[in-house]
Amino acid sequence: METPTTSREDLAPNDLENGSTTLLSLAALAGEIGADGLAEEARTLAARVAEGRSYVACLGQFKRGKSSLINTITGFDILPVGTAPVTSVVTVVRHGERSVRVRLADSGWHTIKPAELPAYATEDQNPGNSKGVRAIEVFLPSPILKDGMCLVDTPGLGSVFDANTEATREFVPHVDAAIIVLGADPPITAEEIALVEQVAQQVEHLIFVLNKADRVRPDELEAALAFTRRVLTERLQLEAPVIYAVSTLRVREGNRDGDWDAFVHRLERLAAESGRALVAAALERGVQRLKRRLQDMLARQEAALTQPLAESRAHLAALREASAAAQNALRDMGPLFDAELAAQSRKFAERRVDFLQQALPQAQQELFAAVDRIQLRFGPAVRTAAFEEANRIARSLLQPWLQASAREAERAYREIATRFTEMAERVLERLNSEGVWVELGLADLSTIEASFEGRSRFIFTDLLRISSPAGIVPLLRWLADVILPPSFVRKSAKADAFQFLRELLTVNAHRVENDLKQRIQDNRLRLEGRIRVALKEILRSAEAAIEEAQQAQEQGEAAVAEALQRVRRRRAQLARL
Ligand SMILES: Nc1nc2c(ncn2[C@@H]2O[C@H](COP(=O)(O)OP(=O)(O)OP(=O)(O)O)[C@@H](O)[C@H]2O)c(=O)[nH]1
Ligand SMILES: [Mg+2]
Repeated sequence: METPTTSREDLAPNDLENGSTTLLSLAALAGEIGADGLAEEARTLAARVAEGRSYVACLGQFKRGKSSLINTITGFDILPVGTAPVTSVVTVVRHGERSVRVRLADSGWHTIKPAELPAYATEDQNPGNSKGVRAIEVFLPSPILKDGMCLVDTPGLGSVFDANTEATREFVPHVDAAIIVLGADPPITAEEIALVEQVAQQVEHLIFVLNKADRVRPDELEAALAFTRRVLTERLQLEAPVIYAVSTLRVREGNRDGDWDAFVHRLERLAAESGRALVAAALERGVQRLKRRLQDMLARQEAALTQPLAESRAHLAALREASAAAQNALRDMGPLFDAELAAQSRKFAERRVDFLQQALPQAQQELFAAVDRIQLRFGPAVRTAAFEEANRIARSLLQPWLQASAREAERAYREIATRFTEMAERVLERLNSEGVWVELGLADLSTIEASFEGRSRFIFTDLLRISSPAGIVPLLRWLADVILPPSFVRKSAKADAFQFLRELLTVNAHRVENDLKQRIQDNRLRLEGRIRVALKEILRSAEAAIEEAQQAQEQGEAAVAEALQRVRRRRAQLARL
């Protein structure tokens, strides 16, 4: 992630200005065809590009301390924080005189008092954003924001409030860089991994923070950091990810220990060195996204206008029905998919049982022989050495098997991914096959397979450690080891070390099934979500297209010809942008 960034000087100032103009043209076009949401999105992005504002979003599970982190970075206690899930609306924190404004669905921007922010931004006072707040901007005279970097507070994932997770997911396309706020307990959740995976596909800068470091002992913190690093490396193929361990609580008490200064320095560098590059990337992504959606809408409008009225009506009904059927099929796919997954899990469970049946007797034999060779006389030292042997033997038996398992799991994963992708594609094809002429326009889903594959792969070769009981021998045991005859101690050490070895083998052998299952579930949830969103959008724009075509057709042939000409002119115009 620490790749060199484009510096401000590398980008001609004109690039951003031209981009801004393109966005305004897209906004005008979207406005003309009644796509108000798209028009708004284009205008917002144009303003942000023109002013060189980049969005660095704080993302993570609920209660990680995202809002607290932004308050601490900026030095203003303005974003609501609390012990229950709090943030319910995406909030952009940008440079300016201290003030707050909110944009409501139907009445534009309103300036509000900072003290009124909780009434708009919190789950408590605006549950599931029932007030229909479209945007919140908080202006602060904080030096870190002065180069155009905006810190974006997002609702936490994974709470009982689904609407909050949804709001954050919808914001992802607008993220230019991300601060992933993690914790020690649990260090990272499946949902966070899925989110990081998604964000990593579009942004270069991911900054990982482990917050609330004050809440755990140093050894627990180290364990959480090591675990998180391993997960990020294995599942997301990030190389040596830097994780800043911080405590906003302690910083606020005046104690800037841990990695706080290093973290803030990294943010300052991001703001100073790559602010403009981030904006340029946002512009590029935004233009592509908006163009694609407008193209789809115009294609649907043209198709609707070239059909006879009765056919259009029939098609609209068919589309609604097919879409409902697709939703049902998606739901019905669940059990099929679960069965598939269960079958694979069974295969891997059998593999594990086979391995253990073979490995355990061999392990026992090797261990006992090794303990017999131990030259030490002092009882406790014999015990420690026996446990070390157990570790070594577990490693030597597990490494080759885990390596082979990684390959097998990868193959099984591909198999299930392909099956699932086929099922998903069939669901989508149904929309076409049932006489629905509407262009599917699933540009975003054309790479279903790629999206299912994600970036992760299996690497099991790292041994999952279990703390060895040799290190925490109870006093009585230790005394017994000192006092009892060496042959007796050796026998007891053998039995305990074998117990430990068995546990090491069993726990590690289980990882294969568990990881396979988890990775598949994550990707399935993500893909299903994308299909549902796409279906909703297609249906909405097709309905609008058909409604408009109906109106033109009711007015007569001349009106239809005129409308058709208009649509074609717009398609040509869009192609030139
Ligand atoms: N001990 C400790 N508590 C913290 C720290 N940072 C935040 N908290 C507390 O954790 C709770 C949650 O903090 P928020 O900032 O509201 O968390 P959030 O991630 O924004 O939560 P949502 O908006 O619900 O997603 C609050 O009670 C904070 O006071 C920290 O470093 N140490
Ligand atoms: Mg919050």
